[in-house]
Amino acid sequence: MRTQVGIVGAGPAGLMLSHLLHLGGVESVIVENRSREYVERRVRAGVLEQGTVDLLVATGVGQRLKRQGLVHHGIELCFARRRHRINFDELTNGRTITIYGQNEVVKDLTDSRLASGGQIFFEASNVRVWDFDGPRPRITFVQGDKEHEIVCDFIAGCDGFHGVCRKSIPQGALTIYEQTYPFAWLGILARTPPSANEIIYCHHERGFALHSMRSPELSRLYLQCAPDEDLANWPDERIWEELKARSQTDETWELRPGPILQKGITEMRSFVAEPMRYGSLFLAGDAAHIVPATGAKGLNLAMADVAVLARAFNEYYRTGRHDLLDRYSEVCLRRVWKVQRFSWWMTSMLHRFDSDTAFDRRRRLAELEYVVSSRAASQALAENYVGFPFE
Ligand code: RFL
Ligand code: PHB
Repeated sequence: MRTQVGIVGAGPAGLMLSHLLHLGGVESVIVENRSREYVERRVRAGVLEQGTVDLLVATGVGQRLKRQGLVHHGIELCFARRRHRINFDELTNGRTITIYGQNEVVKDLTDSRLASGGQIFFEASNVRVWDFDGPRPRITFVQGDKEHEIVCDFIAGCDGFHGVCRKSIPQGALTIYEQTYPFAWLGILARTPPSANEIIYCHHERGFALHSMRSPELSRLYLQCAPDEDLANWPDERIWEELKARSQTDETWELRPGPILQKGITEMRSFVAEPMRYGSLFLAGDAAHIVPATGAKGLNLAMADVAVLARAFNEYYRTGRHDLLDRYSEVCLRRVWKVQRFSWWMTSMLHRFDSDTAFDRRRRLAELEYVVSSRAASQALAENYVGFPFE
């Protein structure tokens, strides 16, 4: 089989890239190692920046998002038994964020690709990428008991942090920047109405907690936990008790416990591989970089990457010019590093570190106090949170 761009991974990055290429008249084929049901049910991110929403709407895959997405005009920070609102309307000239599950974005994009004749191979095993140091790279895989080969002009590695593409690049060709954190998040999805109208980030001496949602009936909540935490130690009652303890304030406010539908542990990591290209293999999304989830940026960064990559491919096929492809990594990395800094900063400010001295703890509270009391500091948080315009 032959195509113009072979895409590994049917997550948000791979699907959106394929969609944008299709709109530009460029052919692509996607190879995904999981089943369609699995990918569409995987609960992950939930916060879409304005730029991500605008891109989905402008390219015709935003109808359900417009109907079901929850538009938020601010977030809250909770510490020292008080909640403080960061007002995006006032601080960012009316920019907003939208709560809409990543799996819903994936469903909408998958439906759209398949409806316009796009080809996605699900449940592909033994996926390998070959010859990407030359002009005719190949992807091979097995589906069922059949071996497949896709010959392409380019490969897009959109296969996430644990995928094969980045790992196939020769050692030494990439520079890796990495930081791990001494904690993880225990995340739950619960059938209960959100306890507040907006997302609440809680800093507490027992550890960080986050209140988010997916719909008026579904809450998404997280607790800071040990990186090697055993879920068996967290029966439902303990989770609700801990959430309550970490979000307690002096005002009356009720946490509404309900049936827990899903539980999982998410590691916290900062990671960048540079450059985001090797020969005719381009890395996008989590395959190239990871941010800790405290800034709600991973999905948005993946979307920003593929917006740049699709424009570069479309330009190449329309005019034969490859200067946009040559600048892909440099253009993306400018945004990537801004977002790395913001995600690291939010993570450092809001979590409890076991290594903290008494000085560190007071300094962290002073920083939170500064962020909520200075317009300049709130605005710095707000403009990063709603996201910078897509290039
Ligand atoms: P994905 O979504 O990991 O998709 C990669 C796809 O590639 C497939 N794959 C392979 N396919 C073929 N062959 C192989 N060898 C393969 N190996 C893997 C995988 O099955 C998968 O389908 O990467 P992509 O597209 O770059 O998207 C990135 C986002 O998924 C990620 O950054 C976000 O989920 C991060 N994130 C958040 N981002 C936000 O912008 N806002 C948020 O609110 C937010 N919250 C979160 C998050 C991530 C979380 N977890 C679980 C990591 C909250 C959590 C808890
Ligand atoms: C979520 O709703 O899953 C969510 C919200 C904010 C974050 C991370 C995750 O920072």
